[in-house]
Amino acid sequence: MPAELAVLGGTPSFDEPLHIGRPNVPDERRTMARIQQALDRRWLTAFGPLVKQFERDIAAAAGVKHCVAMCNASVALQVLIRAAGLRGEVVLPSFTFIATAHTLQWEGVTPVFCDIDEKTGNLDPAHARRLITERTTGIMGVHLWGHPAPTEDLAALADEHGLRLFYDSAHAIGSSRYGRPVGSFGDAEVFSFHATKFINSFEGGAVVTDDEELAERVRAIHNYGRGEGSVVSSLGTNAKMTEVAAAMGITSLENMSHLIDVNRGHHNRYAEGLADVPGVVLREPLPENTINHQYVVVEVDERAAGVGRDALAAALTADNVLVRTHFDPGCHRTEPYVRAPRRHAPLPLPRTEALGSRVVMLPTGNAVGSAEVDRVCALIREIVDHGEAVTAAVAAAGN
Ligand code: T4K
Repeated sequence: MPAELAVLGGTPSFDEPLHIGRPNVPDERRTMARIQQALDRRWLTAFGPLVKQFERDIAAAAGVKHCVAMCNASVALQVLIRAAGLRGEVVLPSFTFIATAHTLQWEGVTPVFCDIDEKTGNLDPAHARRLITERTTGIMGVHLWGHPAPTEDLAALADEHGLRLFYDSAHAIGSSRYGRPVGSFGDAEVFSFHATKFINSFEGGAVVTDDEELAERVRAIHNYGRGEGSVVSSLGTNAKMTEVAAAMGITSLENMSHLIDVNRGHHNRYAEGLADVPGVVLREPLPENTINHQYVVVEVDERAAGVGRDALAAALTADNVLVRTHFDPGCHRTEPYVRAPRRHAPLPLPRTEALGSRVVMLPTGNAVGSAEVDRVCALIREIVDHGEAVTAAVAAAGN
């Protein structure tokens, strides 16, 4: 019955908003016990035992020797860009969260936006190659939605042109490519532990690398430019992680394989629930990639579904499923970059723009249960069944 959908005048299916990005809250008792330890020992920040343990645990998960934990991934990216001495131009995908571009620009490096492979949403190495100039000093790949980027092709490209290769791995801890964990690719990678991330420390980030010299520079810069014995060796900032954040991070990480199982379970349930809904396709990893499933992403083909992505998202929102879209517009179309010299904003980036207009994220993580996944699938089916009426209602409401 069309009237059951809230957008068509029915009562919202969910009484309370169902957010995308509701944090995975780890075992509360263990988290609180660790926070209590920090309070008892009166060691709250500045390389306390919890931060040190978190760094060891993250390095082990990433399969690398060094980890420097920080207050968030944006600052960690800035510190890494500074420590690596990137300058001139860096090639990155436009289809990413704005922080990937901002951190380069903030450090005085020009972000050069590259198109993607629509199948994976990741940087297209062939297009990246065409964007390399004599000013290019690096490539910043992104493992979008936890799907590892084409690391072999990007490594070959970076080697061929003598470029540094880094990854913004904000979405991708726990993912792997051909069995090798994300965190161990390129010269260094950066994780995010923001509350909405799969593994969270309220706010947090980390640089992981096998490069000892780079790790030392990162460590100094994130601590006011001070190295061993607090000797000031470089310009620096304060990017330290607190003990409370590390307490949350450690406990969150202890739970990682269980969280991946929960996410995979939701993913499979969505796959089943949406299998025969025309025009709504769940994005799957490539066979060589194992992913953490922290995002459930569906693509809407308007012609087959009879309803567009925006109308579908508006209808779900009316039913209190507060879905989100990514990254529409791409970074190259955002205010700070759209006015850049044309070479830096090579408009249009057709595949970036096409993918951004088709995708929507659905709720997952340990804040969501199977029954909720089933209801979201039922709502999507209902919306597609009444695509024409939904499209008209959303248009009439001015959404
Ligand atoms: N690189 C990439 C590729 C990234 O995706 C990100 C961040 C970064 C770098 C930078 O990492 P950090 O500096 O943040 O460590 C969110 C997150 O803030 C951001 O971390 C994330 N990526 C980005 C994709 O999304 P917002 O501002 O759009 O969403 P926010 O934080 O308002 O939360 C989204 C939804 O989650 C809310 O509608 C409600 C729910 N929520 C959120 C919080 C914080 C909760 O239910 N509880 C919460 O505590 O950026």
